[in-house]
Amino acid sequence: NRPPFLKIGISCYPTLGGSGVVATELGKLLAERGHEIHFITAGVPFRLGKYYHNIYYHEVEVNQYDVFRYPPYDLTLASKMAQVASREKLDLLHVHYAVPHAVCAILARQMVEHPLKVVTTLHGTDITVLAYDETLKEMIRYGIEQSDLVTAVSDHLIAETYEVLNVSKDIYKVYNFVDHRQYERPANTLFKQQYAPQGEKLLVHISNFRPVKRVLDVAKIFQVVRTKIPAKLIFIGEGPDFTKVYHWLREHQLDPYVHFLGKLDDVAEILSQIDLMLLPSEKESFGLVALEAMACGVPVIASNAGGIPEVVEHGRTGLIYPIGDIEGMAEGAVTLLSRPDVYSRFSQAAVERARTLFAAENILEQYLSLYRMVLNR
Ligand code: GMT
Repeated sequence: NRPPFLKIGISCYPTLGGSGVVATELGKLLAERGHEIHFITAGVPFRLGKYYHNIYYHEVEVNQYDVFRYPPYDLTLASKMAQVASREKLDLLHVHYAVPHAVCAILARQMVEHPLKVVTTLHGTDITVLAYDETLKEMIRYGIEQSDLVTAVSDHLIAETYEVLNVSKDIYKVYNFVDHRQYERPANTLFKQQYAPQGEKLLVHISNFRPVKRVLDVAKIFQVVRTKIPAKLIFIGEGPDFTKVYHWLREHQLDPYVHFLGKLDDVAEILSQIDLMLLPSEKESFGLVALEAMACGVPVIASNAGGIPEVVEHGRTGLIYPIGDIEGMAEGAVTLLSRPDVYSRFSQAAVERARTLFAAENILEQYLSLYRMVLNR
């Protein structure tokens, strides 16, 4: 006879990034339904926003003792998880990423005296990058096998997890989601007026500029598009390949048509004034930014990496090409941008797909039924 409302601890990376967005938005939705949520993170999750009476934030403060050569974030996190779980009698910890968060939660579970379940969501790089590292592989496998329940954000990620780690655990697919209340197209056109005063088409790329995002491909696609259509390119985010792409654009005299907006925590208002998203990634377990774009009626030109084809429906909500096919992606972009009838069909289908298959209410129900399943075991 469990009370109807659950007490849930959530750990994620609180900085900009899809996994932090998903973890935070899920916490907010659960709180709206009356559940008690405890974020246990190294900083306030950036999407938390306003005050909620049933959301608590517990900061993981890593002390710099001389005796430690490296600050022990993982141990401090595990210890904080155990403290919060015991004090608040948490039912479960929902952690995002197998390393370190699942491993910390497993340690915390051993430290507390009441039954505490560990639900782990795999987001991508813990499998697609770290699991190939022999020094981490066993630890990631342990984090997965010892979790009480594991989810992953796409079928592709599940398949890759089984292939790389050979785990025996059932892994449940739960797609990422968008809360349509945040992505409704506002009437505002200020952004468009400022960046496309002559009615140019606006293309956007949003990422952390890591090499897997292939930002140089974005610039090269844009170069071809501009030879056919007046267009501007907006970059949102920052990261290691920023300088490379910046210099390439200058060398090719494209810099007057490109704007770097840096890191932004809320992109819905901008996305709703954008014409096309470019996502030519080499690895992408889901591609939350593509879903955010679709929710704003923005079709996506993307690569066929990882889980992207599960999000972007080729020929209906966007166009998908092999990784590195710059010519193909540019041609697809030009077709969509120069054919208003086709564009409007794609745009409507994008909104519809985002609001059905990836609707927040549906995904929330999926997580809640998995929580109940694991708690009733
Ligand atoms: O894309 C990144 O490098 C950031 C990373 C994160 O931690 O947010 O993104 C991963 O998780 C997102 C949320 O599930 C997915 O939408 C991204 O596709 C995934 N990134 C990669 O697989 C490279």
